[in-house]
Amino acid sequence: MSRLIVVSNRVNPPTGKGDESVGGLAMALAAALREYSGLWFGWSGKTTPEFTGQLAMQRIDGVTVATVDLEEADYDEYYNGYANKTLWPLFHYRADLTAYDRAYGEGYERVNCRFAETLRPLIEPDDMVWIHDYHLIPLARELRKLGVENRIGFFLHIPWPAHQLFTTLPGHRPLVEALFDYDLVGFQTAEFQQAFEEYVISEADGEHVGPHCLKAFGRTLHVGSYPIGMDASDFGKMMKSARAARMRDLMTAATVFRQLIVGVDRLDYSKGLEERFLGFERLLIDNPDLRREVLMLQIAPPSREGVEAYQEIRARLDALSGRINGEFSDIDWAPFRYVNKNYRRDELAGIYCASKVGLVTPLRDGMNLVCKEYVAAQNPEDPGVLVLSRFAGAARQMKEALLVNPNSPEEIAEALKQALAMDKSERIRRWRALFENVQREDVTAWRDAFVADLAGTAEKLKALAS
Ligand code: GDG
Repeated sequence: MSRLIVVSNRVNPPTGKGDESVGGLAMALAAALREYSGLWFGWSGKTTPEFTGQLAMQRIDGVTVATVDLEEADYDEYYNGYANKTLWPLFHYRADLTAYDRAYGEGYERVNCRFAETLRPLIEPDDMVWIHDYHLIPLARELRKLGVENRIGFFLHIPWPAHQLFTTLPGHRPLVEALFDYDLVGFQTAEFQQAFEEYVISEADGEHVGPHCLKAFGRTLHVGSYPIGMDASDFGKMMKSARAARMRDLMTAATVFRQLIVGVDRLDYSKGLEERFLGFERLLIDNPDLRREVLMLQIAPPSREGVEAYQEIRARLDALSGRINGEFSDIDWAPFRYVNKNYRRDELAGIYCASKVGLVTPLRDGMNLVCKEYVAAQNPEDPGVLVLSRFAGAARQMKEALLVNPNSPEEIAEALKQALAMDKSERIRRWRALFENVQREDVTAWRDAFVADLAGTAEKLKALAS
């Protein structure tokens, strides 16, 4: 079996003790690597005044981890700049928040070069290299320049935007051309894959030369969709932990005679938090009888605090949550708890379990793992209801959730009302179908499908040529 090298912007593997506070990507990658004698390469999260290219090697929970520090200017121009002020907002349909700055583009290219040069000596002839996410699109091109001929795959964790929107990006064509240095490019959903294919065909004179196989820029590329899943077996173990039980009991006791609605998201404008708060407010305005019956808990640990748009959304959410509580609280009761703090994963599992509704309403999301974790945490005999945005990639799989347009506070309020009133038999019927999907299409299935396709790309090319 070939060794697997995983590359992502940040390398922060969970310690295996349940106390991690890492994002969806890191959880998924750690689970994917554990079974391979794999190597994980990326940024340490630290900066130095000058780039040194010094590698730090460690072994963490069965995974070899190789990290490199970045220079302070890299952090501003590549990470906060091109990745999080240009590509992230644009790919999440926020052209209004997208910054175009030459220094950002240069920083992005520079860091991808530096990553390639630092990684190159670690690559052995039979290794497969799997590169992750929008920070590192040009990395295969830089590795090829250094003579790397190994199979290299790329997976995009966020949406691929519609053709018209994508072409608003200055330098859109070289970015797509760089993707043709991979052997396989994977997307979360068929919809994102189609949007990419449409661009290649109409903007780059590309053509299909076989199933899931595109030719453009004089090269051939395999594409596919691979919906990411959660680590269902690990989560199942966590559900049985004392901490999960303690948190479930605590929340159950805190909501006697009341129904708990819960949301858990990184504090990001793509997650639809403002509209969600307005949806909850609308529920309280339209249904005075429910006011003493419900409690909404929103956990939103801050992220990307160096980017202005994140500071602005945080200030708006502070004001909105204050307004809702000011308007509807009584001396012995408040409807809304808004918490900017990280909780352990096992504690989150307990909170999900104690709640009647999981409210997951991103305006755009590549997949969304929170909705899957919510389902996995439910009591099969008395499960809660999932209210899910139709614009999360997960909506393709989670059809038994109550699907809503996250831009509409009215629709969110209606769905909440329906969820709170839903009888047990319907809740069980919906939950069973959702749980079956979460277990079947888990992170292992995702990894295996992608790695098998990457391993098979050479054979597919041979078959096409004959
Ligand atoms: C990107 C894509 C795609 C959240 N708060 C806490 C906490 N979390 C954990 C959740 C979940 C993860 O973070 C968030 O994952 P998502 O998938 O919802 O969102 P992104 O971070 O934006 O992830 C996304 C994903 O990559 C994977 O491909 O699904 O579309 O945007 O696991 O539980 N974890 C802890 N404390 C918190 O307070 N411990």
